[in-house]
Amino acid sequence: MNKKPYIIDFKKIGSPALGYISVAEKENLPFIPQRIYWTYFTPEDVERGGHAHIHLEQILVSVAGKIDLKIETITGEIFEFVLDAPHKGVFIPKKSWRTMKYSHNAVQMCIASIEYDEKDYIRDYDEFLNLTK
Ligand code: T46
Repeated sequence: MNKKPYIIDFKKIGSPALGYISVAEKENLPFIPQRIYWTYFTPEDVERGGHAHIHLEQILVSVAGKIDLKIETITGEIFEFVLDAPHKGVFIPKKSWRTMKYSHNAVQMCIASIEYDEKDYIRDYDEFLNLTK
């Protein structure tokens, strides 16, 4: 069955007086992470992404700033998310085309299900569309 993108609401522990901590752990993750990376200082006129992954599943979190995320799944459904809270993440299923735009102060953390492998990328949109047929 094809999974769909969805919002993950991480625990937000704390108070306005003390500040907060959010936690990603086994009970709120759909996979055991194998890699975590983050992107930052992306100019506001740059669109990143523009690819799909064959096996990789991810959770994106905007730990600072704002991310506009668009996901096209293998079934052709389009999902749009505005990530602007550090306690919220979005699950991206495998074989989904994604694009992201950022506020300049955005820091995007990605929790990844597998190790880095350039061969896992589909960077050609027509090739992605062929998968959906
Ligand atoms: C994604 C979205 C949401 C590495 O060498 N190691 C790594 O672990 C990663 C993630 C990337 N790279 C190299 C590969 C490219 O030469 O860094 C360069 C940029 O990577 P990518 O094209 O994946 O960058 P984005 O910002 O378009 O996409 C990123 C994630 O990398 C990607 O998996 O789905 O955020």
